[in-house]
Amino acid sequence: MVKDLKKTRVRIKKIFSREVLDSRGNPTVEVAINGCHAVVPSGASAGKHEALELRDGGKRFDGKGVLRAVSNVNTLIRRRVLGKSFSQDEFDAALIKLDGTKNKKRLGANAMLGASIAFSRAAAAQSDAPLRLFYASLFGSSGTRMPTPAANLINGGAHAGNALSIQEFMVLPVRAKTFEDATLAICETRLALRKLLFNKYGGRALNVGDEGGFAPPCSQQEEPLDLLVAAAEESGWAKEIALGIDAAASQFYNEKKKSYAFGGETLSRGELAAYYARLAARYPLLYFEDPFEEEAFDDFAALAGRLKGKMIAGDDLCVTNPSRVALAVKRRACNSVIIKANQIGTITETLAACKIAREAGWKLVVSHRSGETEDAFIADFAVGIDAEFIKLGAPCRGERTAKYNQLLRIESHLK
Ligand code: 2PG
Ligand code: MG
Repeated sequence: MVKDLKKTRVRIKKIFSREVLDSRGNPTVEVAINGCHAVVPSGASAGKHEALELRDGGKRFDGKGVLRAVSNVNTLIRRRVLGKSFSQDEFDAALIKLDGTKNKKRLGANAMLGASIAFSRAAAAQSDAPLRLFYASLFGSSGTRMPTPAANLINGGAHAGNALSIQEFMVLPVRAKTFEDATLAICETRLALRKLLFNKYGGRALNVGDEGGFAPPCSQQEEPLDLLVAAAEESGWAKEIALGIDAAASQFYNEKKKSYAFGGETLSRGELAAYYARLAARYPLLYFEDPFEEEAFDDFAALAGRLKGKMIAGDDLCVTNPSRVALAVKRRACNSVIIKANQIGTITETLAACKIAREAGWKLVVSHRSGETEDAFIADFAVGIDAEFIKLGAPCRGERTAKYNQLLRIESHLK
């Protein structure tokens, strides 16, 4: 059924960018190509090796304006591409060449990614094909496999104002048969969690963090895991659900002291590894993301060796950069990788990173950012490349439910 969409060439008749808002109320870049739109997300716990997100600085929007990135699309990129025809890889190559820097600091990765995704949508629309099949064609995948959602139900770290060092406490309905069932498992577990939190702490525990998960005032670092286990049991989904964490450990790493400031204590890398091993023995944890800081390839590798059968995922470690992913593969640092297109800035490079990880037998975890928008690109992308997992936050707040809803739509089309 898939025509060879890969060869689709799009003539750029119109390209326009404007400044719009993300879920934190910060400005972000929107790009439209031939009437097809894309809006770029933004991270809070961004890795230092990510491509540069161009912000204006100064007083306006507290320095977070993106008018320079927008203007780069409307002038430099526009001049280069208007009236010409491209395939996706030619288009991205033109952007990369025009930028000419290592970390995309001239055009801005936000400007480039907006253009790159808008191009994909224009290409799919021109062939009258769903976006996921356009990506399937670029990647050589089926584009028909639903990913398992990793739902961040309790927020800590840089995404919440509580005392939790670990940034994300997730449920992964790995044994649910369909995405619809997985969504039901997540929603019912969340409702059970809501009751548990209310009974324990009252209404103040029902405030949500950046990714729509609750941000309760827990004082014990493991308390969220106990709460998730209890909620899964309460809702009747415990058998289908595994747990996961994103420590985002660069956020609590002290570079000078080479130690981790974790929950009021100072832990060495060895102590932190032992802590994860204790958690793995005590809870139904499957997934460990960024357990150590973003240069700690050896510590990642040692943990992957120690926690057999668990997923060890690199996010800030790999930053969706093909050469960082290749390095992580070489050093056997992980067995799973986080994929966030805005960490690298173009679709072509994102696919290259996915390819390296897939060839190494790693699991692909396509991910949202903590600052999101109603753009559900990651849903189409994840199905397009047959990703095993997708990180999409809690099913709460429109920018998160946009992804659940698009995946529900895709699954019903597939049926
Ligand atoms: C992460 C992400 C998304 P942020 O660390 O994995 O959950 O957070 O977008 O703030 O980097
Ligand atoms: Mg992460």
